[in-house]
Amino acid sequence: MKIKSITARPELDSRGEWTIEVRLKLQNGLESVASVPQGKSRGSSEAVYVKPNIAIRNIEKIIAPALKGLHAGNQNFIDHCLLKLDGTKNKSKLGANATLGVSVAAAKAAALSQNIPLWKHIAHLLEYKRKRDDFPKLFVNVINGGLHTKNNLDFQEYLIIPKSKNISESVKIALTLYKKLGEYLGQHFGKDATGLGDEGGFAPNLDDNLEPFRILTHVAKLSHLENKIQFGLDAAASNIKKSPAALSKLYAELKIKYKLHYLEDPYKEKDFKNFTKLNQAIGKNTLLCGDDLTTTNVELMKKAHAAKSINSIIIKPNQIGTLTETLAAIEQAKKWGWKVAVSHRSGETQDDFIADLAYGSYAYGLKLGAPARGERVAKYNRLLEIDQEN
Ligand code: 2PG
Ligand code: MG
Repeated sequence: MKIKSITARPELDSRGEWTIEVRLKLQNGLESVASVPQGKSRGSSEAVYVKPNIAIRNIEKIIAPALKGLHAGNQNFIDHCLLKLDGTKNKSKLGANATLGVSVAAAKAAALSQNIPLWKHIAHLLEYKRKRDDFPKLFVNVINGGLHTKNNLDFQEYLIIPKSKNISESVKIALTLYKKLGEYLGQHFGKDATGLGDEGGFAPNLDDNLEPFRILTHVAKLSHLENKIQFGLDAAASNIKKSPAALSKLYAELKIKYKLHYLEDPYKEKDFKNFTKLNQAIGKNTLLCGDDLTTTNVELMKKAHAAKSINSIIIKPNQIGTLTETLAAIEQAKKWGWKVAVSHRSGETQDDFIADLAYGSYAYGLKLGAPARGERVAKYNRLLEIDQEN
């Protein structure tokens, strides 16, 4: 299982932006491939991405010679070598895209060598012994706004969360609602309303920021799914001009009228104070989640924990740049009793790694976009495949 070579090449993501694909070959003849996603509404504390050509050069000229001969199964050691080679606090020397691609490729190669599914290798890295008998909940982004479209909705992601731990049932619920929503938007708001945003959800222009939930409630009833789904919202409020007071008013309405189950980034990324206030007010039965607030970074998570700002967290491997640090963030969140949602990025590739990560780390949820468009569907399909492997 020793590393023989690591190479990388440019690849396009789902927005038509350049990203990288890493190929790692082992001395035993096996090889793995990992692609790196890219966010658009990024937190300012995320690890640094370097340009694809620089990431490729760093991988081939700096990382590959240093990692050659190492055991791919020793994830901890590999990731610590990456941290040492980089030597900065935020991966600004090598690039978090370069380090993550290599880190994930090593995990994939290790799973292949042991002839076990990737999720199982991840569970082993976390020393989980218990067999998982449920699936992460799906956080399905069916209406897109904010930076992910050019429509007039300020909020970035209107999510439905099927209330099922069975993956086929969850996918069917998501699909039924998504299709019915498309029909409904087309009939009542015209064809223009059925265009898609970056994550495959519809991107209509609507009267106000809460109208999507009025529509979703109605469509859920039409589909007889009103008792089978919960609602969630990623406000991505760092990109919204409204005041915290105006936002709070909207959240109060959402909570009462639509029993919001999940609320991500309700205020700007450094506004721990308003997060804390809201957590006190609604945190008992709503998941108040940090994304840009915490950026999969244990130091920021500690700050949020001390301030009691959140009770759940988004985990994005590319916000931090190695698998080991990602797993450490997951473990830390769980120790505090936070619910963990693993997440895709708005610029994705066909790589389905996050499905294995969510399942193998026993995450509460997986945020994966709408059940349409190849780069989103890849993750749904991988979950369905994991169900068969189990
Ligand atoms: C988010 C993400 C993913 P982006 O804000 O949660 O849905 O968006 O990848 O653009 O940061
Ligand atoms: Mg977010």
